[in-house]
Amino acid sequence: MTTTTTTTRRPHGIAATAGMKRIVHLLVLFAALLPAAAMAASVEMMTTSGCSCCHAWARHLRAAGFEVTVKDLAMGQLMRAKLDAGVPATLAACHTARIGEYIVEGHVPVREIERLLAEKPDAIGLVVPGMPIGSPGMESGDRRETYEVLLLKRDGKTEVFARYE
Ligand SMILES: [Cu+2]
Repeated sequence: MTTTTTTTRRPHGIAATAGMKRIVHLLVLFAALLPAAAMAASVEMMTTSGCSCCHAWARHLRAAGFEVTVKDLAMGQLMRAKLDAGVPATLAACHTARIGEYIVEGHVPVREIERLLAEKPDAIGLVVPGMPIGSPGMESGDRRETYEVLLLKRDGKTEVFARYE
């Protein structure tokens, strides 16, 4: 009981002010860094016209601060672009995006793209094969399919990068 009363003492005025200054400094630093991060995260999305889930995914990225440009291709050209990018036909989804040196195929959540850009693994990029219901851009009420985000390696092999249930 007595120990509880001694540990709940609040810091006095001067200490609190120093703490506030520190927080303000950190906020200024973050504000300076944010535009640079957003500029680095520009995305080119290749799709076919009329793909509404592709555009819904682009909105998901824009909402997180990514700048997304859209390149409409004929279906045959898009399939060719996927293969040229190193995405096997068996893993193909709808849109194919370029983010820096990486390829992002399908409805990959922003969270995993940010992790990819932070961890910078030696790989082609990330893939969510097919178009699982409940993935970003594939929302359908409360329905959610379990799906995996795959890291596509340069040798064409994949490993599970994240799993969504
Ligand atoms: Cu789609």
